[in-house]
Amino acid sequence: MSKALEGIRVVDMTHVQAGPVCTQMLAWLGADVIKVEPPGRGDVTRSQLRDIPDVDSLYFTMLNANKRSLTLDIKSEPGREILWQLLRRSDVLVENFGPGALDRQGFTWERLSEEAPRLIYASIKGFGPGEYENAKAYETIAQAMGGAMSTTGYEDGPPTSTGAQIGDSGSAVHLLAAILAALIQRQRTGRGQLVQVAMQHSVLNLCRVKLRDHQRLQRGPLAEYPNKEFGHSVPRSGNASGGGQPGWALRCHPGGANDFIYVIIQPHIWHRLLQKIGREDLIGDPRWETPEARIGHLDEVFALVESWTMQHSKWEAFRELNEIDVPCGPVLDTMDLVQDDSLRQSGMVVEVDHPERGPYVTVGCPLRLSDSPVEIQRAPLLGEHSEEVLREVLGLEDGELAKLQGQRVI
Ligand code: CAO
Repeated sequence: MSKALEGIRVVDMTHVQAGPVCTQMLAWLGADVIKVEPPGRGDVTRSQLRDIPDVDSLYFTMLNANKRSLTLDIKSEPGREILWQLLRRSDVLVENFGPGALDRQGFTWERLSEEAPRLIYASIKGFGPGEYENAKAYETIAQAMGGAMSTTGYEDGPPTSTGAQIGDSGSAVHLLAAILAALIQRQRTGRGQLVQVAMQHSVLNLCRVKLRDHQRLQRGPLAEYPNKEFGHSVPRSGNASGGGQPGWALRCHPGGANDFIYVIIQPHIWHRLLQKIGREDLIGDPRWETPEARIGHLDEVFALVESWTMQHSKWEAFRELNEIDVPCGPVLDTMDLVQDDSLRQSGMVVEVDHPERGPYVTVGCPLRLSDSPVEIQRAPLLGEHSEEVLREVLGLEDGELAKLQGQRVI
């Protein structure tokens, strides 16, 4: 079956997490993603956080599926010449080096748009134009500067980073959307364009509701927050839902570190919930009856429900609350996730084979297209496709390839 992005060639000059996650999704959607890596060492993550000596790390293999790897030294003249030729024959260039890294090798947007006018040049940086534009960034820096860290955690604890990689993988998803839009626009205009995403901006976009609350706060306390006192900025609010319906993580039996279920209380399920937890006596009680009455003592409301959840495992509670249509979710730890049957069945947790590490588990593709099925393939070894790509795309022959190898350009 054909794939959505069949025929689209992507030169993938990404490293670490933010860029590779974007190009991995392009590859899943059917683009030919050629990962260009420095000869000898490749993407730095190949050797970071290794669990098996001298074997590509899970950090690398889980972010670079379905790609081809071409080693190319872009700090050499022949290497730069090959990259120019490749870019003239490609649709998209994606990179997330530190500010100015590709410019220093001559690959500026101005030159690229002249040499390859149909090329979409997609770039992730830590920051947008302005005071910080030349600063490097990692995940947690973006979380710190995009509003996530100051609003995550408990009010009596320090700012806290979240486990979800909203700075890196969050930027990747934003960039994917922008690249796809630029490809569609190119169909009309015939021109490529410069596409940029800043990690700080992506995190801020994902923290949009916190700026909503910031403005509400200027008009008075935030009633749905568990906090009793407010300053001028939105406080950390523990596990509060952050939405229009209150929620909290409630303890479950037997009381282990992740024996919790997150429960949201919608107004129209309140009576059913009271019946389920054996507190029909509160039906009609004005102190408990309406959302407005409950909002002043949400701690007591959730303690009431928790006295029931503590008698059940998180999975029992999930089943029983779902029976009465209560939105809820058990807190799943990583063991729960890798063993979850439904995630395996839906292809979100998959096992792939690797010539050096053997089978490994990876996270599948969350995008499901009925006409563009995704088959997760292992990440490439360093330079595994160098010859194949240079022959196929640039038409190089044995002698030229041998020369480039001899010069350590590939
Ligand atoms: N051949 C030869 N050299 C290559 C190459 C190739 N194929 N590919 C890359 N390089 C070189 C670049 O030319 C650059 O060299 P110079 O600095 O000498 O010009 C270098 O490798 C990469 O530089 P860098 O600044 O990107 O690398 P770093 O490790 O110092 O910084 C990071 C890493 C992530 C902080 C920085 O890349 C960055 O801020 N990126 C943008 C934001 C981002 O994506 N961050 C997310 C990272 S995931 O947490």
